Amino acid sequence: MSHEEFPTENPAVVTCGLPYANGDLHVGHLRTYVGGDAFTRALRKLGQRTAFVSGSDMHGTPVAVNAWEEGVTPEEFALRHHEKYEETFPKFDIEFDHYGHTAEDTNVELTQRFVRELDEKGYVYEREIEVAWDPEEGQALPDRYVEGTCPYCGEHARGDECDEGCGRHLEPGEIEDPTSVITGNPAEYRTREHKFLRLSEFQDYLGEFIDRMEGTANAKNQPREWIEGELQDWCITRDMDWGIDYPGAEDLVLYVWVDAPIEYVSSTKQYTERVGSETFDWEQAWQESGELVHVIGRDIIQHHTVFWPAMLRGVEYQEPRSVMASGFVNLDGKGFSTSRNRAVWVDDYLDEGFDPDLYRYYITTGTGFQQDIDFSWEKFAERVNGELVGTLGNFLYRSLLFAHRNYGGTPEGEVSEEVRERIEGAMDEFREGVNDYSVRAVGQSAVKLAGFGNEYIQRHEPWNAEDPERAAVIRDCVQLSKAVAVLAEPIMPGMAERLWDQLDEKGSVHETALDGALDAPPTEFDAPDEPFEHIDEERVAELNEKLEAQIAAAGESEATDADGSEDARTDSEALADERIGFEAFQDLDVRVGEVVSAEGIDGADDLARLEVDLGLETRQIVAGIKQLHDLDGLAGERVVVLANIERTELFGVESNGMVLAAGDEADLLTTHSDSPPGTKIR
Ligand code: B3M
Ligand code: ZN
Repeated sequence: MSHEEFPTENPAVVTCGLPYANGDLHVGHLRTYVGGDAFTRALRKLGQRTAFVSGSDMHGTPVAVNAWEEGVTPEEFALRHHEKYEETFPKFDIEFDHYGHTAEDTNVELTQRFVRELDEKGYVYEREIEVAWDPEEGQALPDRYVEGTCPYCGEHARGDECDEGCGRHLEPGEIEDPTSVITGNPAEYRTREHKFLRLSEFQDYLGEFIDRMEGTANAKNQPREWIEGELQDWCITRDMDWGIDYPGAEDLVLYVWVDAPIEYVSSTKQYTERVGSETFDWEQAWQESGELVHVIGRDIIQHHTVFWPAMLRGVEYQEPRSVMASGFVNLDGKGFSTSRNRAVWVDDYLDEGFDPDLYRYYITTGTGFQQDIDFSWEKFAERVNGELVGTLGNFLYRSLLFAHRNYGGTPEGEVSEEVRERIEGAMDEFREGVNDYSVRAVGQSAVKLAGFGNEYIQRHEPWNAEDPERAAVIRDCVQLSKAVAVLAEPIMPGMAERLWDQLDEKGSVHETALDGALDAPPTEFDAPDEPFEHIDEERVAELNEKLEAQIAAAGESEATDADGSEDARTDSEALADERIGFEAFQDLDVRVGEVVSAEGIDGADDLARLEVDLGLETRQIVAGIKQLHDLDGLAGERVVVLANIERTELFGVESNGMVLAAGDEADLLTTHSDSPPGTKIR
């Protein structure tokens, strides 16, 4: 591992969090997989040797409980879902080099090897603990077999995870007032012997590791609280049949979070076994000098920045270079809900005939990777029609049609200085996007270039010009089109491939390096097709009707979801009943502000100190956004400030105003146009 810029000489491994093999996939689930795939493709464009791996997570109670509800064995249940996932990902051009599963021999063997080594090195010990027990069934109730109350925040929680509240991992026995999900009875406790990993031994190491680790700001900031606090040892065994046996203690299986990340390694190993170690050497990547990048959902940051790096360190493997943790996807402002059928299912999206590229574009470029993003058919249509049809498609179609009709392809001559520089600028944005772990910036480099192309055509009006001036402009436009194909490939591989063929380019756009954006395009090509189709209002109305009917048919079920957590993602406080007069509103002095600087406050987990320009003066404001935003990127952002709130002091820092933000994610309010700092909001 190095922290040189990408590309490096080392082999990289990009992994995606393993989906539990326990239910159907909806479009929200695809966010991290599309993100991982796009990031991998972008790395390869820079010339970085990269393996892209994942697999299905077959073990643990998330699978066992759902299989039990369906009355089938966990193995049969998990394999069925695994096969479905394996065939679904490629339909969205999510092309893993290896997609395995955690119950395969490779993973069972490697997991046991890891655990034996950790044990031999003294990192594992045995301790008696109280575990939840169902007296009626006479069985232990690990993890999702119980529900109860989170001891940290008081919210309703599942056995091993506070999924509706603070998001913490819960150790066996920690959950309060547990009830059995099998019988609904209050659980009792039994004393059992379990194995623990001495996490506390890794405390100093983890503190240094997190300072080095790259990725999204949430993944770098959130774990500090855990790492800097007291690190509890981690129970790595469960009383269950379904799972990988603890070597030498066959009545215990390993906790699913032990064997799941090891599948990242197993999957890479299986890739090497297929292609040979000259092409990709899994041992080099994992044990000597790999750039390991984990792409995950933000609910599993702790597992990837605390438990997993400790395990890797214990067996002397490489540490993760970076963790990219995505925000959640909502549907029409509320969480997806599997049990209420409130979801756009992946199969339904494809059956509607939508190109996977449209969703890939929507989900990667709509917000920063760590922010939550909303999906609705309206918003989807709006962005497809505006950005893809209006900007990208329009530019490509009119350029290539003009070129074909007038010149049968690319006019002779060299690309102009201005256009060459603009393409080089887009290539720089692309490279920086990769090094900032921003798939959004990667995607925007292509669309912004097409936007420039439209402006360039308007400015030069080739239809009014005479040759050779006209030829020169069209020559530039064909070059821009080719550059768009190369730059957009990570985000929209299907569109890029069609455009490549359209230009009659040889070879594959997927294997073309970024620099290929500046190579001369072929001299002859056919008339183009429009790359994207407009989605009209009636279609959107139909899609919404279908979605509503689907939700209504599922009824008002109160059941929890397969993965239980989705509905908790939205802030669904009831609207206030009590009305206020306009005068009361006028008492609020709300202003447009511009962030001048932002920095974390030492010792405070959440707080940041901002300098905000309010036009007439610059104020110091303390805001609870430290873990939720990339503070370095905030300068220059417009925000909305309540200027006449009482002064207060937080952590010894005076706060003179309040920055307004929405929801648990502290989504910062901003302005739609360019009202200058100090403008009053009324
Ligand atoms: N199977 C799914 C989740 O909790 C879980 C990920 C494992 S990644 C090693 O999102
Ligand atoms: Zn909690």
